[in-house]
Amino acid sequence: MEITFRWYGENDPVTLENIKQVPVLKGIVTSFFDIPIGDVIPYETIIDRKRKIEEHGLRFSVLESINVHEDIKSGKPTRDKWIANYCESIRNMGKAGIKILCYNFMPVFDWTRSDLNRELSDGSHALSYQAKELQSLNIEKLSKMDLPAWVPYSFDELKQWLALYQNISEETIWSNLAYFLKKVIPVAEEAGVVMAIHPDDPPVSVFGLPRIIRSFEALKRLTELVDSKANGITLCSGSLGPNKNVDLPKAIRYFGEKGRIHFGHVRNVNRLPSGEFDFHEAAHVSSSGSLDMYEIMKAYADINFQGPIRPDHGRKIWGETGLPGYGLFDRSLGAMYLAGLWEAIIKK
Ligand code: DNO
Repeated sequence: MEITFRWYGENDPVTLENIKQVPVLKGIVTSFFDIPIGDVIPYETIIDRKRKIEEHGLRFSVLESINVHEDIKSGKPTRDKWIANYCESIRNMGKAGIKILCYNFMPVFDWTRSDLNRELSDGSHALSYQAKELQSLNIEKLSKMDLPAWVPYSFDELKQWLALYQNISEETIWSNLAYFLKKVIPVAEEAGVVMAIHPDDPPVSVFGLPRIIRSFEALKRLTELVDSKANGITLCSGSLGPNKNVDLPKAIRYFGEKGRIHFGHVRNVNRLPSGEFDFHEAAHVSSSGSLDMYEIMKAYADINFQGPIRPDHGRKIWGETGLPGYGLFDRSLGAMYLAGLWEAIIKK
């Protein structure tokens, strides 16, 4: 297992110098969100980033992510052009030696929260999701929320996309995902790249949008759309965690034994009684939330997982400001905790 850390590039308030000082971190997970969605990510751009990371003694482990154009997800006739660009980006990353691509197929919004500043009992602040609270947010407010990785749609674009998806069923999204994968997986195979879909976060429809990757069964169906190792998963404990029907250690063993987990996001959530999928994010340790992090890491050890994992969102602690969920301090605590669990498990 390689413990990695997400870094948003030059504009990230967290620097590579900071990351390098967390002893267990060896790999970097990064992206190119300044390139407009749908455009090809040039080879030179990837190589430049790789060089910069390596200058700090770290490794460019995962590209998370290349956002999928809305025309592809919604199945517009123009999708082929965007898929061709996507394939070109995959070829470029393969050529640059970057082997893992994390992506998602969530319409319009990537991960979604209703509160970015929920105060916890210890005075720290965390992100949270409560269905009722989200309903009370109007689209204008939401368009300003701007979580890291969101496509920066304008208010008008958001309104248009939301309207368009009202007539698109979950089954249509499944067939659009199959269409996409049938084109990109052969290219990924040839480029030596594996694709790793990120589950929908939270694992429930938001604003009536058709979201499909939110359960064990959905992940199984995904892996069956194209029977290739290159068609894999980012197993995100925090995204699936609010769905209490997902047995995370079982899912890790099931998909791990099939060689389909290429990347792990390992974080804890605290399920809330206010609604079926409501939760607030928690510190990584088991005692802070609803998930048994030891069992999760044990499952990774049982499948002899050699790939990258990363601590995921952190709380805001010690007065830190910065990108929601992506500060330095709490994620570093998370990384150290996961490394400790791992060392203890594999030395047994
Ligand atoms: C949120 C992240 C997601 C993830 C994308 C992958 O913190 O886990 O934004 O990167 O869904 O495409």
